[in-house]
Amino acid sequence: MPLKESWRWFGPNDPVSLQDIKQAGAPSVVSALHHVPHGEVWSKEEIKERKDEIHLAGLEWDIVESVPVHESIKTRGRDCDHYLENYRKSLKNLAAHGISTVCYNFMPVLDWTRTDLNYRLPSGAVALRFDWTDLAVFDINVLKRAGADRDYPREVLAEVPLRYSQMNKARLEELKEIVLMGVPTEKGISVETLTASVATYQEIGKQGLRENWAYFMRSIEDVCEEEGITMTMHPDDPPYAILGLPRMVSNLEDLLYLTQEVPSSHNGICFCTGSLGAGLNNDLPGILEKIGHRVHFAHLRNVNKDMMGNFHESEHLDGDVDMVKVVRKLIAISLQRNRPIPFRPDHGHQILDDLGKTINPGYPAIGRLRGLAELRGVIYGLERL
Ligand code: DNO
Repeated sequence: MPLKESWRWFGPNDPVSLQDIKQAGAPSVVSALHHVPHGEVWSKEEIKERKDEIHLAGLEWDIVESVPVHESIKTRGRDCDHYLENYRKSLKNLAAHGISTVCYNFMPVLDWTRTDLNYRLPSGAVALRFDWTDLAVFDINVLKRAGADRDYPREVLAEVPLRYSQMNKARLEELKEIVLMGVPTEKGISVETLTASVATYQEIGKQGLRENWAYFMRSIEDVCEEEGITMTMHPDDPPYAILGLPRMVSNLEDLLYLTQEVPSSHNGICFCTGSLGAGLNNDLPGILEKIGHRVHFAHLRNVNKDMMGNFHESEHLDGDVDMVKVVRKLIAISLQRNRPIPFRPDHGHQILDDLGKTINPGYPAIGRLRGLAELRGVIYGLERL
């Protein structure tokens, strides 16, 4: 197999079990110690325990997603060096157990952002959706951010009053929870925290965030070199500045900056086709052409977007991203370096028996299984051409 299949597992509390994953046919899982608070050291014992559990099920654990980067590092706050030291220790402990690819992101405060986790498609399947007007309703009416109205195009602002008036209390509460949620198994943040963070990040700005990231990378460089660790940076999702927070991994220009600023090979990219694919001007095969040599992990999923950049997550092969072209390029890169790039089917629709089940948003078993099967078909097909 020219690309290596993997599957995200959120750990023992994931409703999708290791046995289920085994049946999906991927040889390895992507996992993390989600119960360890952000910034704390991942101990060798806990890493071993998780690894043994995965092994016992006949699977491998060779990618971590994610070792979260503490806010103090992203903002270069007071305790930055303490958290950097912890990060270094976690990396060393992971390497001691042979885990050498680490996915992370540098998105301020919030990880990925959506506005609807229950978007019904005509087929009855449920998908995740991002809508600028909903986000503006949250921003203006819930977060009440000063100057928020300057950050949206006129067309979006014009829709806000009506959209707001149509939302009942329950929907507003739900919208708030969705926006403030980060990784499903970890806790969301409060409106107050977000407001304080927006102020902090406004001072930092995009260039400051880039510098803080470079400081982070340089601080872990020796550990990565000694231990053979590759860091893979996840792009911003969605790939735009939102809620007054700066972003730094949204398009080709950002990716070129990152790869050139820290040229060492441990500074790699997690190529997430869904995150980058949501950018109106992002040409994914073109981006791969330029930075493909730095890609060491891929998240494969698709999106359908409109002219304003509102989007919902679509079927893996059927969306705005030309998945066949992307897969073909990833295969070519793997063959060139003589090592298969690991990928996981990212997100999936809630379909069939998963409808009505409690799932981690975006991570139902059956929708992802369908995605994996389709991607596997593409890979097999391309391999035999
Ligand atoms: C969402 C995921 C992200 C990703 C992190 C990586 O489904 O792709 O939460 O894991 O951004 O650090």
